[in-house]
Amino acid sequence: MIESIESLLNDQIQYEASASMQYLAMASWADQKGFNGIASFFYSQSEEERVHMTKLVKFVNERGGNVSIPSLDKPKGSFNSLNELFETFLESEIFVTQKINEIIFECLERKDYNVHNFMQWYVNEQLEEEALARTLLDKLNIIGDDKSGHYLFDRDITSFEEEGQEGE
Ligand code: OFO
Repeated sequence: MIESIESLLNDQIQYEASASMQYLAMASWADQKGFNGIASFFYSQSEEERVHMTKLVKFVNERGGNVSIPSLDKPKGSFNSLNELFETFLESEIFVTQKINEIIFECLERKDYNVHNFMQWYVNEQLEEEALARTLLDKLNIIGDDKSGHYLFDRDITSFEEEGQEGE
């Protein structure tokens, strides 16, 4: 495996793992605040990121590369508002998309079409997740500080999720 690409894939393992832990912290925060729908949304996002991480670990190993399982920084665990919670979600997804684009760039530079092909799954996944994060943040911006709006947002988050996916 080309060294620079192996190194970027290892970095990506760390980003996916960090996103998984960040979303777990967000789920736990929402759980404590009584937002059960939002908590369940982030518990499942956290699981998804773990799957993305593991998929990379397996791919690097299958290609005969070296995986180095990283240590992680402590995720942000407290938020002043639901808006801040979902801004953190969107920022995290934008960051991961940038990193995936860097891998794609390197694959094209180094003509590694195998890794390029493998990474297309991540490109599509990021499109969906960014669209979803934007949809949810738009809803929250409309709701503003309205408590009953937050109650309904928490209750209906699963249907917003479907709406976000239809919009792609
Ligand atoms: Fe791993 O899919 Fe988003 O970050």
